[in-house]
Amino acid sequence: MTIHPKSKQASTRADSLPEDYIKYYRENGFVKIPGIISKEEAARIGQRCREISDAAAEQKRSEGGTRKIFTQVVNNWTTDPVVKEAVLHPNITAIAKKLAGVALRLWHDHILVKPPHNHAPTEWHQDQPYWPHGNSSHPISCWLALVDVPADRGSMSFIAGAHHREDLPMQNLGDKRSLFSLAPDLEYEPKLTLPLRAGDCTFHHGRTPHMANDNATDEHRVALATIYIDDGTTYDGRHHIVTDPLKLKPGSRLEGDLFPLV
Ligand SMILES: O=C(O)CCC(=O)C(=O)O
Repeated sequence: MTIHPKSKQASTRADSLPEDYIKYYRENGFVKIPGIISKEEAARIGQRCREISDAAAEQKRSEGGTRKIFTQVVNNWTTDPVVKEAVLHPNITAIAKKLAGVALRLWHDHILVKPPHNHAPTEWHQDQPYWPHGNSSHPISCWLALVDVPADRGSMSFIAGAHHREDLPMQNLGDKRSLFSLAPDLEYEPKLTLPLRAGDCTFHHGRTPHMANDNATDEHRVALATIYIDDGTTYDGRHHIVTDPLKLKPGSRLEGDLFPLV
């Protein structure tokens, strides 16, 4: 693993994105971008994401269910203007395209909130096997911190250089041994934990194995993850919450209003 680029700047703009960030992302499959949005934007978007997440958690509780790892609410950009602002934020989408190096469409967003002292890490997994996609070589997720996320509040860790692994079946993000029982060699690869300030993000490739710590602090961990996919990605016919209502034919391209070019 090459040394992660270090910025002296508190904010990062797409038009002056240093080349070493792009090189690092392509070599390792992830990179941290300091200050991709402002602290003020993070506070405003974070408050809205908390409201949406709290309402979803309350609804789940009233139905007798709980989610220990995180409360997850999918595709908020279609219903909420504040989340939409973040998902289509020009600085975020421009940096995503520079890192991926191809034209991208939106796949979906999800708000991911870990409550205080949840005692449940998000275990090692790749994202791509969860998605019903064909023809997808450069999927990229932006994991945006909307509060400060030190290591003990549920920050993300990544395995360097493993984004070329296309051979693995779906891994269980609730099972500590799932990834390593399928790919024992990855247990011995270097891993990097990236704590973030509110307004920072990490980008990771859809096949980069990653995990997030449990939240051992008294504050909620509030993150908004948005996934962008290659223009030309097709639907492979498998079950997924985003595509199920659309009744797409296997082989059809993901395009149109729900999957806009960014
Ligand atoms: O936020 C988390 O706990 C995990 C996030 C994750 O796995 C992702 O964004 O792909």
